[in-house]
Amino acid sequence: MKLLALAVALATGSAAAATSWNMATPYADGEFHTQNIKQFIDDVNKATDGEIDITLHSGASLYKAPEIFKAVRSNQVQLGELLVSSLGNDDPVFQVDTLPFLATNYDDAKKLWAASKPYITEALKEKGAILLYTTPWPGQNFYTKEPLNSADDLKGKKMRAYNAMTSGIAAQLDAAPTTIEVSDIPQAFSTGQIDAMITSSATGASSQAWDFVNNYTRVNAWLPKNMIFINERTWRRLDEATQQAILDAAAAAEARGWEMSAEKNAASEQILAENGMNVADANEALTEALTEVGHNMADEWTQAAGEDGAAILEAYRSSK
Ligand code: PCA
Repeated sequence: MKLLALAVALATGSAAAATSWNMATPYADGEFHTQNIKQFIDDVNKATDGEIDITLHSGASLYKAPEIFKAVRSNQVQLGELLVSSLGNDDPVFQVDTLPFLATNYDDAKKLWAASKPYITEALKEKGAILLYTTPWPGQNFYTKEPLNSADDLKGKKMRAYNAMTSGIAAQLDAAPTTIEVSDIPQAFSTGQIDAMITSSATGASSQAWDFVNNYTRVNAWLPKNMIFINERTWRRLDEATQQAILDAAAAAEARGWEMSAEKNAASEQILAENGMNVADANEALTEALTEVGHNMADEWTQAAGEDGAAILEAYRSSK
């Protein structure tokens, strides 16, 4: 009996000494991406009988966005969340995720993801991280003080950028880009650092854009994705059953995240309107001018991304 009690105590002891991991995201607690991650963390914990215990550090509280990848790669935190395109300076393949006017709705975004996933998974692995899942933000739309009737209205505007591609778009529109983290948007507007931005309804609502701008113009220029990834060495050390449990939770999170994104888009646009913002579709002239910008940027990108880039675009186009 005593031996059995000891065995039980040891087993309980080992459960108490669960593997503790840390995870960093730039996005706030209330963000739907973050809520999805919390569910993923719970699922992983349950599926591994409490063995894997992940502590989430949200809102850039542990690392700011530009530091998160390095922190995961060096195993200072084991998991991270970032925009796919945030690694675009290291490898252009990551920029496919924010090419303007390539995929402007959820169906197309899914097809673009199917076409680019093998390349992005591989590029991430080369950098020392394993991709677990991705979830899209809603379509990217303009926030301006005055109604946006033509691309010329953006000339000279101080536009917020969040990656190389958004800086490039601003530059092509003769606007002046400034890179601002999502958590700093309200301050950037109130101090006059920016007077316009392109982002989702979700981010506009969570940063209370109506305090600074009155017009939300839908162009759905792209649906950028967040990727959730884990340090490669940490991953390799796991047994197969644990890896599978995490992959199953990740697959569920990905499916859930795409649904949440669409729901969040509808709800957030309603919040923008309720707070007095003028919610409108882009007119034809604006759409045409932006489509041209999109073509230019896709051409530039294809040159930078070489054969892989061409293969992704071909796979995407033939899946449409
Ligand atoms: N929100 C994030 C990325 C895209 C989005 O919709 C941001 O604005 O930084």
